[in-house]
Amino acid sequence: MNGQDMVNHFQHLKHEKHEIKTSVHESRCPYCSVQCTMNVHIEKEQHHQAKYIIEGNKADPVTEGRLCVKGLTAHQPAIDERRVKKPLVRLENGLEPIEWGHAYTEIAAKIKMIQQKYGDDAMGCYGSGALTNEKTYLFGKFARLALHTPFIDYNGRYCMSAAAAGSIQAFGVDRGMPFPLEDVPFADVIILAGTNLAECQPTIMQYFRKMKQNGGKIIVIDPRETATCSLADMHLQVRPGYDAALVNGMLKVLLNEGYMNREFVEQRTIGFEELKQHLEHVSLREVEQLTNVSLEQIRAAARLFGGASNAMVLTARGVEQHASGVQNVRNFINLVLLTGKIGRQGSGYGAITGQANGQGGREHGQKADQLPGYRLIENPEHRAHVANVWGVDPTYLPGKGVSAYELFEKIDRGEIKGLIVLASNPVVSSPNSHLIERALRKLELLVCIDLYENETSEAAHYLLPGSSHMEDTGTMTQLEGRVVLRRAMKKLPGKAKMDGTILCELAEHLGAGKWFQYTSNEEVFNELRRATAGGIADYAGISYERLEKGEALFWPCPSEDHPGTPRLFETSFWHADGKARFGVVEHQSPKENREMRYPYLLTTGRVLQHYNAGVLTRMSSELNARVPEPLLEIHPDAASEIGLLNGGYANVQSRRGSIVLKVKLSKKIRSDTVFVGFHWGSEKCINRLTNPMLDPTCRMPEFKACAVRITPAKGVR
Ligand SMILES: Nc1nc2c(c(=O)[nH]1)N[C@H]1C(S)=C(S)[C@@H](COP(=O)(O)OP(=O)(O)OC[C@H]3O[C@@H](n4cnc5c(=O)[nH]c(N)nc54)[C@H](O)[C@@H]3O)O[C@H]1N2
Ligand SMILES: Nc1nc2c(c(=O)[nH]1)N[C@H]1C(S)=C(S)[C@@H](COP(=O)(O)OP(=O)(O)OC[C@H]3O[C@@H](n4cnc5c(=O)[nH]c(N)nc54)[C@H](O)[C@@H]3O)O[C@H]1N2
Ligand code: SF4
Ligand SMILES: [Mo]
Repeated sequence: MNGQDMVNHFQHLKHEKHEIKTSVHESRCPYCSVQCTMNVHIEKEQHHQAKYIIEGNKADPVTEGRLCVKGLTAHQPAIDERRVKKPLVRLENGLEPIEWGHAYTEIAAKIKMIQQKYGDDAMGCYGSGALTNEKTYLFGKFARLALHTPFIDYNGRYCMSAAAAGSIQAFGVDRGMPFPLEDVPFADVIILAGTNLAECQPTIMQYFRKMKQNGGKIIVIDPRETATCSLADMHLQVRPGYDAALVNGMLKVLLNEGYMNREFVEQRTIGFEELKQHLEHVSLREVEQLTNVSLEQIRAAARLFGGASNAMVLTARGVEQHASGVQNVRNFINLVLLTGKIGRQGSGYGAITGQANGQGGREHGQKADQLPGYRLIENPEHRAHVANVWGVDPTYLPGKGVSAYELFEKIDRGEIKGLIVLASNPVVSSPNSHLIERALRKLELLVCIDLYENETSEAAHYLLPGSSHMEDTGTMTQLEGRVVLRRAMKKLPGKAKMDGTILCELAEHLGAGKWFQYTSNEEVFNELRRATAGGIADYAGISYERLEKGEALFWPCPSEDHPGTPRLFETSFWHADGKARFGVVEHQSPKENREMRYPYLLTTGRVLQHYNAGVLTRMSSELNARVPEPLLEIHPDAASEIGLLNGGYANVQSRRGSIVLKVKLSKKIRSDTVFVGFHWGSEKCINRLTNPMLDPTCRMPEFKACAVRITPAKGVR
């Protein structure tokens, strides 16, 4: 697994008396789903620390050299001195260094003891959309073969699961954006619903600007006037949790005013009659009241969308992270199906993936119900295919496990006794995080494989130092469904190991080594290709060699002479009959409505400068200096009612917990809603408040709406 071979070229510069060696390496940003390519310049002067300078890589066909503020500092989490560089074991005084050999022996012994005492199912695994496809694949295989447990899930459950389930129901396949970004400038109208591109995928803003230069119009649906609203011709400032109601209103207008594409609906869809009957009962007045968006705006938005020759709908977590997330997604898909705006350049529905490998992370087997290639673990044919590639009898493969939050509930109930967490910080990122903290402390074995100590490793018995984006070669599948290769460019620090190596060596100690014999990540990938061949996410034709040549390969790509598939649905959807499904979506309110005791709705999300559970970006002094703590964004009207001042502190309380936050007055948010970023832990962890009600289908929690009470925090500075 040693792939530190990505040195593009070396220059030696004579600089007065000192020699400065400069090397330039290509890498990719570890953060979001755009996966911007970057050139990392390393300047090394004798006896001085190496200096890293990052610049965009103009050869990147998606970003053309653009990077956001996080990308420009992306080396910091890889080189920071605070990285864990030795395996650590928890002893009386906290985490202490231990030799790798001893760590493996002890962990393996503990796992065997747990499994002998409580059964194989007493072990669990928790993964991440930050992992390469290779690591995702290995982790899924590790859980099923080395631990022989059904219990594996990952942080993508909190991220893409509603969009994934909605797309599978409607189209028979889930590829976040089923078309390339290149298509964006060809749209006449785009609805951006619950997506804050300007802060979350800043380097793709260019496509939308181009679309506007071409005369296109953008409708933003968001309870806040975000930076993305700088693109908006129309902003529907919906009440959090009422997107489905809003879309019902738009669908009714589209149908009543003749914007339906009858030919498309008849030839390419199923379920229109049910939708039509359902819309007859929708009252536009009621929609107006529920959403707090005016009827004029709803009509105007529907007409703009319906009248366009080409139009797109893009959603992200704002509409998806609800206990009704799947239904919300289905309704947004109804918009493109009813009007036939899908399957051609400039039209379609897409969900914007979030994590670096948000797409690949959900395709290759770390989801509870899934095997590589988007195969299903409960489907006999799918099991047989993967078992064959792995060289096991299909009956040896466990069945399906449970979703992320339910995994922690199982731990809390004492049903799972040992857990391996790879590249995630669930104590900060899970809803109702008190439960997670409590549950993890009940474990007989918690192993974290990470770059840093984090809030989750506070309960770890072992913390094993893994590999960062700069040290590990592997592929990622970015937001368009394009597979990209990222080469290692620096050595691992101290005694850290490749994440994949750790899994393989641990498997060896568990007596499962025969299934984990690889000499490189490329070899893992080649096995992944075989495991996905003939599946939905078919990578069989994608090779390191083709990626290295710069080929733009979007899955499915079933053979080495196949060009890949940038745009799906041109002639057919992926259900057996080739047709897409309408969904009948009854609007639902947030599971917790505002009431006397909890009169405000809290919604949560991101700020530009920080990333997810914050571990990496909190390491960057630049980013931390810009935004050192979470802020309670609140409208001045609400603040004056409560008695809050800008820069003062407020106590924010839900039925599950309370925290104290600094107040930021903003006229850009609805006065019944407050917004807080989720990038901080402990006393600043907003997930201590959020609602763990889960979507009945995809098990997504309700991160984006819970009822809170807000009071001035006395005596806090
Ligand atoms: N800077 C930065 N960029 C990131 C990340 C990061 O942490 N920081 N994380 C990456 C990841 S993992 C992900 S998943 C993506 C997420 O990307 P986004 O989904 O774009 O980000 P969020 O801030 O979670 O939510 C988007 C918007 O939803 C709005 N919203 C809240 N409630 C509702 C609602 O009920 N209805 C509607 N219509 N809108 C609502 C919020 O006001 C917010 O502006 O970003 C990726 N990029
Ligand atoms: N309230 C609220 N909660 C949310 C959300 C929200 O919008 N609101 N969004 C949800 C979403 S969309 C997401 S994706 C999750 C994310 O939630 P998490 O999974 O907790 O987030 P990350 O911050 O990405 O976790 C990264 C951890 O992995 C480590 N790491 C990163 N890369 C690697 C690697 O290559 N190898 C190893 N070994 N370790 C690595 C980092 O050091 C860090 O400790 O949060 C969810 N939680
Ligand atoms: S955070 Fe996303 S947009 Fe910013 S540089 Fe990294 S990959 Fe690109
Ligand atoms: Mo995410």
